[in-house]
Amino acid sequence: MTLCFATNNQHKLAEVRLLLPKEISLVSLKDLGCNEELPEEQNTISGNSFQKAAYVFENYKVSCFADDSGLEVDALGGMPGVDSAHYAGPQRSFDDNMNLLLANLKGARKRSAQFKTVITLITRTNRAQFEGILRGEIINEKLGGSGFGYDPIFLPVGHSLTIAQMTMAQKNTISHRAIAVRKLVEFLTNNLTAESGK
Ligand code: ITT
Repeated sequence: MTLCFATNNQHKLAEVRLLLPKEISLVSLKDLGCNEELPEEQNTISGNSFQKAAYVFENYKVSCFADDSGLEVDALGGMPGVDSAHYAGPQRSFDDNMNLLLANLKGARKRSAQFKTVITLITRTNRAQFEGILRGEIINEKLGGSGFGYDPIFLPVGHSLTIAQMTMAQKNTISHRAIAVRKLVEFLTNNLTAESGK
């Protein structure tokens, strides 16, 4: 089946491409001729995930899925959470966001956090959400040059490398996004016959 991944984030697109079986052919927003920003006006990650998928389904009439993700820091009551992309301001700078988070956690001993992804799938016959969570902690400095967003300051539980020190393939064995994508793939595999040709 053909599915559009409703994202303007090229890092997410690259990660997810590696996780999908060949039976699912992925179409990007660019392939659809969609160059606009997707609406994200809700105050929850799952709400924004649904809003992005619904926008593409309604305006482009294609089966699609969207990913909304965020970093939830326990000592900050779950912040930046749904505001992760623009935590330090509308410039949406990964570096500014990490600097602000490190400043807000300065001296904090409790540094536990989690990445959360909610994927929303919308087709003519199905609407479903899939969640993935990765627990870890925020370290005091930025380490590593791969990945994106908050990856350089996030040390997953049970690992000695930040996500930005891992290859994309390594990130895909543990990440919040990969967990949600695997649930999506399992759902699609179980429903593939019903969905094919739509
Ligand atoms: P789309 O809405 O077009 O998919 P986006 O970059 O705006 O792209 P989100 O709203 O889901 O996507 O992202 C929120 C922010 O959370 C993102 O800008 C990063 O700073 C952070 N983030 C999301 N996934 C991440 C990951 O796997 N690793 C590190 N940071 C991540």
